[in-house]
Amino acid sequence: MTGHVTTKLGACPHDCPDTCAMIYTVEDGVLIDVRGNPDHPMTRGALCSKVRDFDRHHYNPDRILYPMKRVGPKGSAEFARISWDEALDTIHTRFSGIIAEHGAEAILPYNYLGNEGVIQGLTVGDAFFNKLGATVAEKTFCGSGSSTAWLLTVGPTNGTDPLSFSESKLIIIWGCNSISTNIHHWHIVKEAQRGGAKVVVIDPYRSRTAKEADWHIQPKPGTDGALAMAMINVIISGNLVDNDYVEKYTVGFDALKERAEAFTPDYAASICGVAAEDIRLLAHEYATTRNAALRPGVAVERSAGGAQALRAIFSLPALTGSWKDPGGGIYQMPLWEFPIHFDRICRPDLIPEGTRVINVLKLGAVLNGETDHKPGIHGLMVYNANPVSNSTETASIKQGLAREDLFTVVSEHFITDTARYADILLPATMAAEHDDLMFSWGHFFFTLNEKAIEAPGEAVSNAELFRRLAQRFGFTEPQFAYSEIKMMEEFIDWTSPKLGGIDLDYFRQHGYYRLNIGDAKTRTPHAEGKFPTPSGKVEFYSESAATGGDFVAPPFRQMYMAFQDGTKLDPLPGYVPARERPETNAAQAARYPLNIISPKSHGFLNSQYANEPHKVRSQGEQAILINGIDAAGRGIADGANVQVYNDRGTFHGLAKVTEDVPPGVVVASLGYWHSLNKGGAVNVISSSAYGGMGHSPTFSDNLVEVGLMPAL
Ligand SMILES: Nc1nc2c(c(=O)[nH]1)N[C@H]1C(S)=C(S)[C@@H](COP(=O)(O)OP(=O)(O)OC[C@H]3O[C@@H](n4cnc5c(=O)[nH]c(N)nc54)[C@H](O)[C@@H]3O)O[C@H]1N2
Ligand SMILES: Nc1nc2c(c(=O)[nH]1)N[C@H]1C(S)=C(S)[C@@H](COP(=O)(O)OP(=O)(O)OC[C@H]3O[C@@H](n4cnc5c(=O)[nH]c(N)nc54)[C@H](O)[C@@H]3O)O[C@H]1N2
Ligand SMILES: [Mo]
Repeated sequence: MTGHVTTKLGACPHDCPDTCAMIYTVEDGVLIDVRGNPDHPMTRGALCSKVRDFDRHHYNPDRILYPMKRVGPKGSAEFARISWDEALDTIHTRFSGIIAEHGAEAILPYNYLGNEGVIQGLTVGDAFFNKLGATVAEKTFCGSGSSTAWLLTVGPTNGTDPLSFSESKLIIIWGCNSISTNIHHWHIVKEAQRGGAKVVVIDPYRSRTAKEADWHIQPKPGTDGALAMAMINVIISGNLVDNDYVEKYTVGFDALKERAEAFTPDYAASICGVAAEDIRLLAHEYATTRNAALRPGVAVERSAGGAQALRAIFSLPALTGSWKDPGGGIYQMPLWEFPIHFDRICRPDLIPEGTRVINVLKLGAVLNGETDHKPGIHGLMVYNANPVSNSTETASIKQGLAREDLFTVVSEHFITDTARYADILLPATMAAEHDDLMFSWGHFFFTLNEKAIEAPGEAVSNAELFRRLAQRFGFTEPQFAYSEIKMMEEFIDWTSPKLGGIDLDYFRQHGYYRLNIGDAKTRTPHAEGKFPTPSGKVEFYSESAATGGDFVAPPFRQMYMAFQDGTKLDPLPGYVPARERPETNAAQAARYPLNIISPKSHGFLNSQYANEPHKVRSQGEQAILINGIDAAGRGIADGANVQVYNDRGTFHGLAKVTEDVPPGVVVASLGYWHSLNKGGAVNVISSSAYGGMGHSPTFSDNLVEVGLMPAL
């Protein structure tokens, strides 16, 4: 006998450019199936391997279902069930005590994009913590370097539509592993490839995507700036410039030309390890093929020169006039035009004047008191985030989290490596259990996620968590009592022409809406300039950079608490050497000669799913990819247990000896849980140093050594 079956429209909650439209099927209150919405032009009915069994994920027996308090030592993961009342009372009492003794700035919210929703995501607790007067957390894990480069060069524009890649004739995917991280763009790339487009992938590692490319170019990690500057050199010196476009729609061409003069292909080749002949050919093909598209990934920013490299890359289509062509230009991070009132959500106006800002990439140092900031941090609340897996110098984070005098609250689905250290652990809902609205940083569709099933146990949505907290703290601003639906009504700019007059009912019927910004395939937003920069043109030379002027546009300012502090920047793009490369840091390289890169795992979403045995089985155990030459020199055979280490820490994995990585480079993908991987994972070795701009991270700018595990 079959029960009562209904369907609801869903949206994938993950921090991923694809933001899939989904359909939840519910039978007698049980989620029995989750599939991709076949009508959605990006999702096209197909979900990735991570969420293909999303229903099963919701019923994982390891989920946190009730509030709990710590009953064992910090880090032991020993908890006992308590009531919501006791949990809220404890948080209120402890936070109030910290505020009385040290001031509200002794409390730090630590949140990121475990959930990406407009309602339940990154900004869900900001109004609460701003009202509390807590330290403001600057969150620059992802996209801040590339966005700084983007804003300086072309301004807050959506750029090229991912759907228009069907029209492209040359596609350069630069530091992006689309098949794993942007799979719903890949079918469009394949369509173009079948239509004759050449697909080039620029990546130090032969990734899944590089293997599918027509041409794989392998620069050394963190040397993209030299490669891109050499492309500029070839385009200018070879008279391949679209002079009309440059004259009408750019500023600073002469200065760029002068800067690029030094970057002959031979010189760049000596830096990035790509043959001069290949650099010439790449530049030539790019400049002479109409409808040539660039798809830079987030990964390019992850070294000292990452953002400067991206400014050079972002300059390319203006030199060749490729912005004029459908399927030309650049597909970067099209989130600038989603009409969301982040000021209403985050309430920056509630931040007491002079409140300090701490960048959460420095969490370990901050928790261990290695900072000038006073007072120290005595209260920490983590939600939508797993810093022990995903942040930097994570051994020091664990040390800080173990502090007896630190009061830590964690809201989570599972007892993650971070949640193990909680004093109070709170149960959070998953996507099918709450309402949300998803913007996207990979396409132009807004997507509704409808609550389809009741939350298990006493799990609450993030929005409900902060409603409860605000009530307990006596906050009376109306928004602290808003329901999820009321938030959607108030926090979206429904009057924006980008929403074409639709309302929530439209979403309830259709699930998603493509922003009203023109036909996907023919759209050429910058065929006639119209760049939202101070000059209205592409800024090869940026006056805002030179003066340290203010160029950080919303929504980034509110979402990430900005990352522009008046520092004067290089007005021009260029090449800045990585901090940790054998060529730039010989002393360090003498001890730690290998550059490690730590891209995303195909089978995990950052650290999510890495606790599910069937997901680990298909992804594989933590692998350390190493070239045969480096392996032989260290006596490492394929499949050997190895340790990877530098002064910051050590973690373990299984050696995979492969030609997919060049000599001198090792690859260990992100996401594995310390508790399930012999006590460590890749970020124990990651430096907390900032990249060049936007306080971006430097996950591709780390030297390590790899050795056989010592015999027990
Ligand atoms: N070495 C290395 N490190 C990296 C990167 C890299 O490439 N290499 N990438 C960086 C990048 S780009 C990013 S974006 C960050 C990602 O860093 P995070 O945003 O921390 O990543 P996730 O693991 O996706 O999510 C964190 C936690 O949020 C929880 N969560 C999910 N939904 C909810 C919810 O609705 N409520 C609550 N309370 N919790 C929820 C999940 O269970 C998960 O444990 O990592 C960065 N770290
Ligand atoms: N399956 C899966 N998909 C995801 C995620 C996930 O965890 N798993 N995370 C999501 C998130 S938060 C993000 S930010 C995106 C990121 O998506 P991507 O930008 O694709 O990020 P990565 O996979 O970290 O890196 C992409 C490629 O860049 C290469 N790379 C590393 N350093 C350099 C460099 O210095 N120069 C060049 N040219 N290449 C370099 C790596 O070898 C890798 O193959 O993916 C999203 N999608
Ligand atoms: Mo990210």
